[in-house]
Amino acid sequence: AETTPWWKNATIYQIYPASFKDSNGDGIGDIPGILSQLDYIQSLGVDAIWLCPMYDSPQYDMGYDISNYEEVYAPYGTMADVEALIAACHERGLRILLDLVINHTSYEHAWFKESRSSKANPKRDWYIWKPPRYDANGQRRPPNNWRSFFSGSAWEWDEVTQEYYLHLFAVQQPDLNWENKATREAIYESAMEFWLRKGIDGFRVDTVNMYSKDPSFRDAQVLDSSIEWQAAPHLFCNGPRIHEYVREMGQILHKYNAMTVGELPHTPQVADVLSYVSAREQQLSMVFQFDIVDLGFSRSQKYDTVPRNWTLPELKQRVRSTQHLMEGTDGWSTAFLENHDQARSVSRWGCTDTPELWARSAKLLAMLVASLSGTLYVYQGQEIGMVNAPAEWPVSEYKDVESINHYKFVRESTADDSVALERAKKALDHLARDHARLPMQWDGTANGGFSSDGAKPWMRVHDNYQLLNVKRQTLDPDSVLSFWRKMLRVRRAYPQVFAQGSFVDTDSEHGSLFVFEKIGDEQRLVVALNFTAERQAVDLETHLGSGSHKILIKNCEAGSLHELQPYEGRVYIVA
Ligand code: TEU
Ligand code: CA
Repeated sequence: AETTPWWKNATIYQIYPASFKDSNGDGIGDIPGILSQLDYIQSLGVDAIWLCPMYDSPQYDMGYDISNYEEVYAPYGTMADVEALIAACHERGLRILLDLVINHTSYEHAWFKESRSSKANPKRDWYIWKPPRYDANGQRRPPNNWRSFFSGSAWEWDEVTQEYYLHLFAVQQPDLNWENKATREAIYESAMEFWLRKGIDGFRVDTVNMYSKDPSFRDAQVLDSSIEWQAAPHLFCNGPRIHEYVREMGQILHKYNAMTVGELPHTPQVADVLSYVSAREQQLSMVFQFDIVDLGFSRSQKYDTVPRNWTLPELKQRVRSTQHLMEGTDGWSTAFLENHDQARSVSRWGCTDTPELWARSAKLLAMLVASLSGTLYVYQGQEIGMVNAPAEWPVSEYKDVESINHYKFVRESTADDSVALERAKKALDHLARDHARLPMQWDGTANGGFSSDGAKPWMRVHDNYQLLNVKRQTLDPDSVLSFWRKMLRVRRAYPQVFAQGSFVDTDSEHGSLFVFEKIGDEQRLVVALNFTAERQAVDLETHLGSGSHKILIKNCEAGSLHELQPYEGRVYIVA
């Protein structure tokens, strides 16, 4: 008989090492800090942890710029600490995934140092080097108009060898040249097998669809003529050789029985997603689709946006398309609302106007995401309803390269125009990656218990830590944390409907209520969620039908089948 792999019904807890728990008072979270909280992590009822990069790195992009795949970033701990963490997880029956960042390395990686040293170096071709173009005035220009994810041109000029190198992300993150077989083999050995041999259970694969670029390196279409550099994802995502590469990786992973969750931005078509996760392809176990978290971003520019620039019908449509990927196919996917690149979900999709609505809407979002099919991911702090950094904080509190570069770009391109800068700050307050990177709030003591008293955390601790923290919520049976624990227990008890059921939306155009069903072989769920701060009329009687039903979880005392309270949510099971 076919056995379900462990990861299908699993919930995976994502840890951002710098911001989880600082064990030695230097203000930076670390591996011993994670080890000290394994009881807590396990108490949530999760099956595995995913650790964001903890490799050696100059930290221009928080460790997504790796200078040595086979060393641990010293402030996080030692190799022995990581080995101890792997062993401690396994002793408890928890699995552990590491982050695999192989589209690019740090510019301080030994490979890049060699590559940039001369055109004749044997590793020259390990990165993507191109000669300049010249404009009508004889001015040197980059090889094309591609924009980097972190603002500006995606090309950097190198004085020594008089060529440009490609960097889709920061200047300090040169893209590897996957066309070169020796490069691929070195990546597989150093970044993958080195860690697989240590017994990890799999990888979260960073930017997995960007290894193969359009070989023409042609200019991207001009979407916004006011900006010099254009978004070009269609020219470097899902390129012509991508499946050859991912299949090659899959063969190695297969030897170790390792699972993978690949990051799949800029891939809205279900057929394209399926080409990575269809079981018979043996490429990736599952992917992170961006349909939901990218809702409201403009095509040319993430921060060209205003708060609450989404509607419930749009959100439902994104949920539906990701859920349908798994129906009637042999593909698998994920359910998530947060990660280290996203603003806090309760600030984005819920309501933080009052403490009551904050708690209720955080629970509502828990019911939404934990009722969806696919492997469930919970990001540290989500389980206590952590919120975005206060808008009153000055822009200098933003530390992320994406935020800093965007603000700088606006400042320089508008000559310090205060209206433009205010708009840029608002966009950051709403969507910056920094919000997810504030220190974890453990208790009401100094630094929220993240770091010892007197230490200076690398990012400022949220002002609300005395009210919003793990310790306080552990003692309160009605807290967001207690709710998440119950939610995960319920999900685990009925995998056929929660993790594997088919998703049926019921009134996709309704602008206030999200009522959907999950159909399993013997049972079905009815999930009713009110996404507004007003009471809403509903007809649950019709949805529940004549079979026997009971409430599995709810965030409000009321029980009318005809009305939902502000941000009320309920999950029924119907036999
Ligand atoms: O992110 C890759 C990615 O696709 C980006 O578009 C990301 O969604 C964007 O930064 C959001 O604004 C991954 C990592 O998760 C991210 O932290 C890294 O900065 C990036 O790769 C480069 O390694
Ligand atoms: Ca530390």
